[in-house]
Amino acid sequence: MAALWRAVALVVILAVTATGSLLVLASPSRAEILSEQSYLGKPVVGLVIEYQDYVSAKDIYGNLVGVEALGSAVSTTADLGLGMWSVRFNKPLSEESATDLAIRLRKDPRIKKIYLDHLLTKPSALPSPILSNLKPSSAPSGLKAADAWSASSPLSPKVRLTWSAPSRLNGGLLWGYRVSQYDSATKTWKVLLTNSKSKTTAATISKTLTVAETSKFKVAAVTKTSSGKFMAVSAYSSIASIKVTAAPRAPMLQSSGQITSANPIVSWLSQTSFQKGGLTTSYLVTATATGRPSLTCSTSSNSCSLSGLQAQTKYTVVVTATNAKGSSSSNPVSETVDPLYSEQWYLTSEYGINIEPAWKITKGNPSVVVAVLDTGITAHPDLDENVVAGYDFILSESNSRDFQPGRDADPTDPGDYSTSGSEASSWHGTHVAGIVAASGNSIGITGVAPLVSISPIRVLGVNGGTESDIAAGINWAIGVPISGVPLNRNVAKVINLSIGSEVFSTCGKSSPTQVAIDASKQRNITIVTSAGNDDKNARESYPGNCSGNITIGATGYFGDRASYSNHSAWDPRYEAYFGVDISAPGGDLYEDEDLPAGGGIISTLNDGERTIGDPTYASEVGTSMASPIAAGVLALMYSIRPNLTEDEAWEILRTTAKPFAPGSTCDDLLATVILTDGSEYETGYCGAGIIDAGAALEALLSLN
Ligand SMILES: [Ca+2]
Ligand SMILES: [Ca+2]
Ligand SMILES: [Ca+2]
Repeated sequence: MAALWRAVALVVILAVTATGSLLVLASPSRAEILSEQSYLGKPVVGLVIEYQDYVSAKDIYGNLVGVEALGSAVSTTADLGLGMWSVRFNKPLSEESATDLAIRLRKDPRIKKIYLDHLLTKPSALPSPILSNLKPSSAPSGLKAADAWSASSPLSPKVRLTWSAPSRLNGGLLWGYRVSQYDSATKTWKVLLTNSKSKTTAATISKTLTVAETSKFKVAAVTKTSSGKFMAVSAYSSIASIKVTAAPRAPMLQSSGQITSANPIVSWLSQTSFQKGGLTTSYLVTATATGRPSLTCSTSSNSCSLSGLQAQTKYTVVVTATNAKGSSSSNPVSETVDPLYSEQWYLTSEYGINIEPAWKITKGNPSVVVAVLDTGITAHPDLDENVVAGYDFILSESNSRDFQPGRDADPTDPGDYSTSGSEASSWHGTHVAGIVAASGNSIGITGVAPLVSISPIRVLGVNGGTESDIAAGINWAIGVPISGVPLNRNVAKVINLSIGSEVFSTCGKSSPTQVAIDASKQRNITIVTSAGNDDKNARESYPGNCSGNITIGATGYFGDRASYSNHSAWDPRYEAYFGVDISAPGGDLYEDEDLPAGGGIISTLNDGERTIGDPTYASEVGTSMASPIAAGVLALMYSIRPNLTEDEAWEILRTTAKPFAPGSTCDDLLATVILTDGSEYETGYCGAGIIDAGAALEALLSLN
């Protein structure tokens, strides 16, 4: 029951915060207008509207109900899921002007709540091409799609498109090509590449292909005037289609991977045609035991029987699926150590997370998806095979810088460098993703859960992120239907939010983020959040201060709070510290110590200063690095116990945490609180302790 404590304590705290800072304008018959006091003076980018339960949000013309009252102030509207709708203004407004608009809407009896939507940081405009009446060229012709699959990344289907240049340019200069793909889920064409900015009449497509399904493409030509001031897009070419195939996915054993002579039948989950790579697939079971010859059986079904097993012997079994394009095995193929493993102190050192006993139990299951809500992702040989489809939820084009209008299916991080200052691109999402699930593949590093899947969901752009984009991203990750966006086929078990904002300092109970987190918890999906890097009270940092998520503080190499990490604050009502739930290594920089990775957290990165360069590795520090370590451990837990409830997962994580360094601040300020049901709960300045993956997985195994 102690797990309740996290929720109860946070709810109490938020209620107190709410009376102090939540701005609520309400009267019995009118919609509530909600904002947070701490946003006063910050630009408002739009409104989030919730309708009365009996009202359909769209009218017969497809327009959002009641929004016409806002006149020309609105540029775009979008579904956030869970009955919430985003209405964006043409330009950010002051809190006062936005409230005036909200008051206009408030008179509409169909509307229940209106929430003012903010941007994390100040927006700045980016130049974008201007459309003119330049006459478009003729359409490209002769489009062909050919299989470009390569044995070097056997699970990834690839298609090479080729076509011929337009025959008439009609006064423009050829600038590049636009490539679109048919999306069978929404029955619409989606632009994959707005402008190739190249005269090359070919393109390679990989990310948006679904194995065992037919993909359709069409191409248009983009021309510009000689000054480059105006552009035009031609009609599309004829359609080319192709059914893509790849090597099979790893089969999932139904047993623990160990058998004896008493149970010689080995079975695994029947694979879908997607998992079979779209091709005829056969399976080979290999059973090995120390000092014995290995035994095998093969089948095209999903079980086979081994003969010749010795009594009193445990055999480790691996099932390998093979089709014409390659093989994948059920367990880690090898125990080889990745070359940078020795730099990953956070996995194995005294105050690391004790990963090796956990990996003896599981390195993760590919069906467990960790959604990383961040700046997007870049291609990386240590990540690519574990990345499944994500989405880009950044509505604002100036914030997105991806030249893919509005929300789109490509979460590639184009770089978040600032055009005004000297700030380089962070590639933050790529670093976070590698901590969770970099492959155990003999190159680079190994992620905490090297066999789970990452779904990159892009919510942070050039200028930061809006609360409504973050809420929409969470809702999509947990499988909530959102109009205009295909339903997520890779519903997350764990969501990582390595986000901390000084601008957002509260998370009210009706805020879009809190509504999304509540829905996640109901579905037993765990949300982990970074506590923030401001060396202050973690309850002042959004979204860590929402309720029902697990807030992760950062520790350094020596097992104490990292100098920058936000921390718990004293709560006199309970005589204990609350705010940070638990800690994980986030690294700290020690000038005089010769530590692995300089005492930081090494992970995947890109070396581009501004735009995408080459894949690389780098050491970084922050609660942004601690949070994905927690996400990885939770993903390992869900890999062997997919039906674990969210509360049970937290309870295991908390009760198996390892102690902080003796005599450290984190250790000194621990206190035991007795709950109303008599159970005890120990927590403190840095939460319950440092996450211990080995202890958590062993505790899980001992459950039924
Ligand atoms: Ca976009
Ligand atoms: Ca995009
Ligand atoms: Ca690796």
